[in-house]
Amino acid sequence: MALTHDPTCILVTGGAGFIGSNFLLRMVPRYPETHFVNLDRLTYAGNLMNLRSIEKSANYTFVRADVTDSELLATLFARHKFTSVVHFAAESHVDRSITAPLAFVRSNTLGTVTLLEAARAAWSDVAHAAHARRFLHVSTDEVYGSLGADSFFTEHSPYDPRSPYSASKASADHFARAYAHTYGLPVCISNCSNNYGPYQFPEKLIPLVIARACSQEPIPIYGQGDNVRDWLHVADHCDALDLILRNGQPGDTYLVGGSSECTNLSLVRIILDLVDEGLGHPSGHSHRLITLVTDRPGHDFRYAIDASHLRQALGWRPRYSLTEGMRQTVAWYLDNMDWLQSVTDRSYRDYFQAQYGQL
Ligand code: NAD
Ligand code: TDX
Repeated sequence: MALTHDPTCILVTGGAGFIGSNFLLRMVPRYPETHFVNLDRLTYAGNLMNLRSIEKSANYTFVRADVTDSELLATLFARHKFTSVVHFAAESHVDRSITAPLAFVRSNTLGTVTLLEAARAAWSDVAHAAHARRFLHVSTDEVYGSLGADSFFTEHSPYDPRSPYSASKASADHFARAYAHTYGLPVCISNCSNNYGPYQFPEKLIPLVIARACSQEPIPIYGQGDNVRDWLHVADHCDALDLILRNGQPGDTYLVGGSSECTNLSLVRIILDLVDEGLGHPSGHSHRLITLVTDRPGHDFRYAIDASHLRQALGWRPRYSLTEGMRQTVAWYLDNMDWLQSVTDRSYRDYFQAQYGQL
């Protein structure tokens, strides 16, 4: 496969979050000749503890900053001469977007446009040499809306965002496409399904279930628990992003999915069984914690991805099955209870209290 881009210095935004930190933990040791600059505002979701094993690496630098800070971005582009941007930084939780949408417009939409502008200004001299630069915008399958029981999202699915979160990401995608079309900025877009794995903040379903099963507290399941998600292990996602960055075609969009569809209720039962096994509880012990609660407003029913474009164009396929990935993930959280406890204490309890009061 022809290499279309060979990064020497990559600006990674949001690298202290869940997917960003997994990406850096894999890529910083994998590419010792490439420098990685992690720009992160360190919101409640950003956590430098995740990056301890690479923080002293010679090819890694951390900058605490907001992606909407255009002056700082210009300084960083001038100083580091970035060849590549991998843009993760975003507000990422749908429920928070329903409570407070403006933060999502600011970070996700304005933040993306500010970053595209910084790249356009810094890379204007090399616009003719598309292989020399790459801007990878990391987005979500939620921009395509909600599916019924059948069919899959493809790169040609119409945009149909239905939550403030997905509307802010869809808007960012449109700007990324517009910069590719209008200015010839070498942008690739990836839209992936629900990620899971180590270092995910326990407001999201999977770490939330593990945390609350460990403390034997009630687990809120929205509606009847029959909504369906396609679960993608974060390591598979990061490897897909690495391929897209190096081998993707500028202007192209790639959908990334785990081919692991599951209803929320079935998934939660699988997780509870694994936690019970790991903690030596009797089989089925934690199922009584499942508590059906009022549905999320506008709750998308089903997401599912046809990843054949990525498979055919770049040879990617997920390596984790849901069974193997979930077993590994639950084991990671049980082995890293200190991490889970510290982020839960940091801000999650207040948030959970505000959402549900006492369950
Ligand atoms: P996350 O919430 O765990 O991390 C987001 C990171 O961005 C945090 O470190 C936070 O401090 C930082 N950040 C937020 N606003 C910022 C700002 N204005 N300036 C600088 N930094 C800022 O999110 P995640 O789950 O790792 O998601 C990463 C990206 O992947 C997001 O763009 C998200 O939309 C996308 N995505 C996530 C999933 C998923 O399942 N988690 C699925 C599809 C797409
Ligand atoms: O307490 C809960 N109970 C519950 O039933 C939570 C937090 C979630 N759910 C349901 C809602 C969803 O159907 O579980 C499913 C997964 O919920 P989240 O983990 O909040 O993920 P989702 O809303 O599907 O969005 C995620 O995937 C796409 C990420 O948060 C987004 O950033 C990403 O773009």
